Amino acid sequence: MRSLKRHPDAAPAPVAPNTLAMLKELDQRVLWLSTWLIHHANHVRPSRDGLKVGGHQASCASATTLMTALYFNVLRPEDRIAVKPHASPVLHAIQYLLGNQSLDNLKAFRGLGGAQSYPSRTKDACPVDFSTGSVGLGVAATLFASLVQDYLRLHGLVDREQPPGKMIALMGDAEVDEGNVFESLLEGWKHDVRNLWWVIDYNRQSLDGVVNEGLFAKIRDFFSSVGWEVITLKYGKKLLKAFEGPAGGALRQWIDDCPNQLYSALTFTGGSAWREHLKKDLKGTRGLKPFLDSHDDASLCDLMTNLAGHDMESVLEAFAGVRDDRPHCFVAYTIKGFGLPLAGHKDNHAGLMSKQQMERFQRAMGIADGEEWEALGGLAHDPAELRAFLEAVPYAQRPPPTPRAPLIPVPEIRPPAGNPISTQEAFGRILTNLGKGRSELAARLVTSSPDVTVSTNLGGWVNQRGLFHRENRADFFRTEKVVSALKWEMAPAGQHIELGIAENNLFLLLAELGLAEELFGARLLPIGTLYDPFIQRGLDALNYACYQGARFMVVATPSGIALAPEGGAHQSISTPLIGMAQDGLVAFEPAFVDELTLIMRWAFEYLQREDGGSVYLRLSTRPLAQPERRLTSAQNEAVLSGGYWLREPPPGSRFAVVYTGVLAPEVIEAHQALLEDIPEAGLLAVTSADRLHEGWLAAIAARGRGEREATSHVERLLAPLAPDAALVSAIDGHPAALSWLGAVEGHRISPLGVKRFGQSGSIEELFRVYDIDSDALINAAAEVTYRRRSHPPPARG
Ligand SMILES: Cc1ncc(C[n+]2csc(CCOP(=O)(O)OP(=O)(O)O)c2C)c(N)n1
Ligand SMILES: [Mg+2]
Repeated sequence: MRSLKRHPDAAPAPVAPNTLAMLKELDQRVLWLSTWLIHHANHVRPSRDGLKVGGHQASCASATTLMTALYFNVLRPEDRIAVKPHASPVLHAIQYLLGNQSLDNLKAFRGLGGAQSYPSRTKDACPVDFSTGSVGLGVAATLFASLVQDYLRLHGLVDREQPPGKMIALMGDAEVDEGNVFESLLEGWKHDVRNLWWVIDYNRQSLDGVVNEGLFAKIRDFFSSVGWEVITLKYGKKLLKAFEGPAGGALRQWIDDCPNQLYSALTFTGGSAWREHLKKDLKGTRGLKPFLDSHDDASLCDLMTNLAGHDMESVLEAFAGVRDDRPHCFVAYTIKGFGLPLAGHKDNHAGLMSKQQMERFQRAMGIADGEEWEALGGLAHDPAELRAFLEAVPYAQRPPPTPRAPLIPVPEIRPPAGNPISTQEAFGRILTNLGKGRSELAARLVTSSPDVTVSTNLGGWVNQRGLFHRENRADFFRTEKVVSALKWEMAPAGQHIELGIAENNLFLLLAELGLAEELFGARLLPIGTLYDPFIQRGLDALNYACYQGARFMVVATPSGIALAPEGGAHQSISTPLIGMAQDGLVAFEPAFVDELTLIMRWAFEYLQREDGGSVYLRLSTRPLAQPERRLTSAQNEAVLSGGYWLREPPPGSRFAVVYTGVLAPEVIEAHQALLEDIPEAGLLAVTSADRLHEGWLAAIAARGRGEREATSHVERLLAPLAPDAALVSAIDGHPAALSWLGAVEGHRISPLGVKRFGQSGSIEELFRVYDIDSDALINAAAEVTYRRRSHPPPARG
């Protein structure tokens, strides 16, 4: 049975009439500014390249009342909000009125350095709590943020005396179609999330057209089934009043039965069309004639489109009516393009008002020429009074962001014992050892996994630190003394968040855990584990997490065809390329445990650094014999920079083998064999193709800027090789991850790797079939060493 926490201010006083009047005026100003700034970017600002700049006037107009109410009345300083992507101009107009966004940035909307097309935490100059853009992700992000808030409060990492913030999403109705929204709802139910509001801008239009009839009923059903309170805001005050008249009942029924498409079409067409339909459809209804006669076309249209989502009073009442911390879904009926000539048209998503339409709109809004950017002037209230009002709204009391806290020191981490041992097992042991210790760093670690905790080797850590849940839940296998290697109690102090199988949820949770410091003021160091191929299942959410600037470690294991008997559905191929291409994420693929240990130590700092980021470790279940060695400090550096010579070639050497990860034994064997013919052959271990590549491009760019001495780690590594040396590279993944090495110094290269789907088999069989065993390496060495240019350069002269 869930306990409901009632808010102390359970029965708020209704908004004072003057406040309501100011909110309505501000709503109109927000509508004007958001429409105007899009118009300005498209029709006023000189176009450099003849391209339409774009923007979504109709999507904005649909949301201004909801957002004005939220920002200028509802939001408390501790609340956080995700704004639907296409309402970005509304957000910027609101922040402009609050003094948080500059006029220059509004004028540069969708231009370099200006207000971003879609709200962006990292690219926008004004406060943005959650980036949005890929629909559905920002919505679910608020759910995971509420879970993170609970985690921090229950761990005593933030002040529990302070009220918790509400995590709010102002979302489009089409966002409900995104699967990740449902995935998050179910997970939220399992974790009993609180203080979460989703406000659906229910304009019944998506990008292409009008949404299905009765969507609201489905929304109500599935939200209710996972414990949400669903509140529908359908009719505005004027309509409710009209329903009281003699024809009111019939009118209400007519609206309720009206197909979404027809309602939209009539909204677009206007008063006479409404009249015609009502006359025809409600023929014979008592009181209809006087009702219709009492409205001219304009006022009839105004009445028939008086939906609650555009009615400030109704919106404020609905928000103020929330009595507890249960998750709430508000279905707010709106009209896409409300108040604009675009209103209701099914093609209005990216529609822009013409210059003539804009001129008429400007006159109707009472905006004088030259006053288009005026923030508060020209309204019924005095600008000074409006300014004072805005300065006093609770949202404006939000304290400025604090600088990043000092680095939490990384304790001594030793390579775990075991030989042979896989990188996956070593990772698990490193975490278990951290879990046994008392370090501050370990206290800040939070792990999570989408139902692969055990199979990614997190079990030892979980046994040390327990599972997180807001309520204590016994492990009946333990209480009943059934033998199991794993403790599975849940408690508020637990440090592992177990998720159901939904990789999107993992990355969205990592995103919010990794923003804990920025969103809530307390740093967490999140580690998520999953099988490497399933990164692709959650790829957009991973990209989103990085785009938001979150800091986390993702440990993806098992990987590659070295997962041999498990077969092709579980064997990843292209993930090394994802690791290289994903911004905000540094990828490593160590072969040996001493490398992994170094990388993890470094990563725990990198996650915290001002100039840091997130880290991806591609690990394996294949146990490898560990080299007996003690890496020098120069080698340590090299491991972290992306690669080091296992056998350094003498200057002028004409051949080297390069490899990444788990096929080290095959590579070492082939290298040994090749030494007989090519005694100077080098052997290069690449621990991070990503870092090598990044460094290479940075050096090229620096030299391009005139820094002639700039050089990169990979260039220094390859320096001993002769200009006409040949390379063979090998990775248990797509060969393109290493094939670029041939371009660094213009060396011929034979890149081996996996290009086709894997299948079941033994490692030996699969490495042979996929041409990454030692024989394949030796053959490749022969080919590349004797390779002739297939296209000789044209003869000169
Ligand atoms: C993942 C993703 N797919 C496609 C799009 C392109 N897209 C932008 S808006 C939109 C429909 C939005 O409709 P809705 O959420 O109802 O917003 P509104 O009607 O308020 O504009 C689509 C498909 C996107 N932004 N993200
Ligand atoms: Mg919509």
